[in-house]
Amino acid sequence: MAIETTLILIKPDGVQRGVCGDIIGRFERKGMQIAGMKLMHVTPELAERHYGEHKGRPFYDGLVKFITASPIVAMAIRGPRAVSVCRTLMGKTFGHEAEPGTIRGDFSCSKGFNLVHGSDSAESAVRELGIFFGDGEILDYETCNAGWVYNEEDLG
Ligand code: IDP
Ligand code: MG
Repeated sequence: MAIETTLILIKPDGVQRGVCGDIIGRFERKGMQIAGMKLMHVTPELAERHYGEHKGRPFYDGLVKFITASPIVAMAIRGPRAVSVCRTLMGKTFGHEAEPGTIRGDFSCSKGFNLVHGSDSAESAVRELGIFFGDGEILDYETCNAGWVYNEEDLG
């Protein structure tokens, strides 16, 4: 298992509710590294590229309206098993079903307003990072994490 980089979005409800710091802190405390981060608006075109797999489902129009309504924070989060580690931190899709201790479990009681998006596979991560980040916007840099948060065994 090599180091992975995954796409995490703080959705408009997280920015509006002023809990970006709390959410970002969850990933940092877990030992994940912030490799890219920006506050941005999602255009309808970008929303369609990102959520295209859900087109035609009953919640799709509401989802696009929600994600385009107010700025989001887009992050490239890096670490060992980052895709699954971040999904676990987020909790189940619906806030009312998500376990306490997870981001959605602690901050959301809603189906749609569930604060965060996280790529669901390594392949999705590559595709989704390409939608939200351009050349040079995801950085490579050293942190102390490599020595004190995980070791060779965790990368094996
Ligand atoms: P995920 O975000 O946990 O991967 P997906 O099934 O990929 O969940 O759904 C994408 C997003 O669409 C969810 O995070 C949620 O915001 C929204 N969504 C999914 N199902 C429903 C629903 O039944 N009602 C309202 N919104 C939904
Ligand atoms: Mg999904």
